[in-house]
Amino acid sequence: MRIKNAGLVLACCTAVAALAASPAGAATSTLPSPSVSAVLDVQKQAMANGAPGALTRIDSGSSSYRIASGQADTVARTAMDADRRFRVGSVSKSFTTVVLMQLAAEGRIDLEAPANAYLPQPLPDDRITVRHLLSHRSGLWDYTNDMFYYTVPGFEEVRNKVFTYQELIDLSTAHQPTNAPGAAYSYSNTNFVVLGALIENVTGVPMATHYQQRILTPLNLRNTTYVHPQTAISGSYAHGYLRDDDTTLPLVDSTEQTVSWAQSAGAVISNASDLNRFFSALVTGKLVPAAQLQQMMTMVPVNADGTQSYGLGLRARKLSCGVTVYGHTGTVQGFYTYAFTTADGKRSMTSMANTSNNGTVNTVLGGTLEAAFCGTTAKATTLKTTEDETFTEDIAPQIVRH
Ligand code: HEL
Repeated sequence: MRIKNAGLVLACCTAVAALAASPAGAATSTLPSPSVSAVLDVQKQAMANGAPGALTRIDSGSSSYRIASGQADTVARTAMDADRRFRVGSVSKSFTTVVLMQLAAEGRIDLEAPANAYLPQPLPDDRITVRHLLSHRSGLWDYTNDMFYYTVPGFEEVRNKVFTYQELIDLSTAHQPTNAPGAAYSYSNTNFVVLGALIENVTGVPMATHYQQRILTPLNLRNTTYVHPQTAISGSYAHGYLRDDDTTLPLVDSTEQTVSWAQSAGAVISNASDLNRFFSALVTGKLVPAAQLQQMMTMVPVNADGTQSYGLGLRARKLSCGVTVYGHTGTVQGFYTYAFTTADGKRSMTSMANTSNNGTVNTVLGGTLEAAFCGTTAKATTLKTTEDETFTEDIAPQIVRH
């Protein structure tokens, strides 16, 4: 791995990029080179729209690009850098899926079986299978729709709370389901909380131990932790800043929280280097056997033009240059994340902006995918500038979150 510091310093941004020769490898060599200047443009726009800072790391063949802008800590006025750790939100769902798929490969869980066969307390509908949970087709209501209806009060209410899985599941099942099992895709954190409960019940082993033994230790991911319900992030990390619904109010430092409201659906802490290594290892078959990987990567479109799709705990995005990348997005108070890799795992990119409840920043940050994999400036980056035009992936249109 070559990492050179090119030390490009702009008014708002510091780019540390490895501008090495073309990376080796068939698929990456057919991709356009990543555009560091396009990444910087995106980061600059994210900051212009309210993010204190942003980071991007691209690992492409033997080259690494580490690009960061703005601040990791607005009080200490510490500069952002691309190595910092952060809360990855729903990128955690891909980690949980790896654990589940390993157990499936070991013959301990059948994806077609009713989830109730494995749960300590049954769900109200026996027809919900493990596969429905992994693909967000169970119809289980997303309890976070209610929990975070009012953004900052909702967050402060749960920031130090410790939930059992069952308490979260009960919040969901107090609502009617969104659809009959299998009938529709409806993204819900509940699915991956149920999967955490299911994995722990079948194995008698906590999720933290599964992540460590099945993923973090084998891949040597030393910046990745699952410390629920501890509230602090250790090591070198970025602070997260949550925007109030009243956007005239100052950002709230939301770094410290239990993330107990998400657990196996969203409580992993990591950094860009580790996430790139994780997704590259995943798609190259280093974490789950080929049969399970093929199922994870079998995608069903979830938007109108088919550019976005969902497999099992895994998203795919088709980009403007024709390449499809695999990974996940994450939103947790104070942090937006995109972590994706090519099908051959030879080019991977993770981007993070340290704010949330700001759809414009999330949409803009998605432009780093185009910059990293297509070498171009994304349409979204240049066009989406107002709140009205933003798209928050998978928050159902009928759900109003204030
Ligand atoms: S939402 C998503 C994203 N996923 C889902 C999960 C995750 N994150 C959450 O459910 C967090 C919800 C509250 C976030 C909060 C904010 O912006 O910090 N917003 C509010 O409180 C709004 N009132 C589908 C976007 C994913 O990309 O998969 O992560």
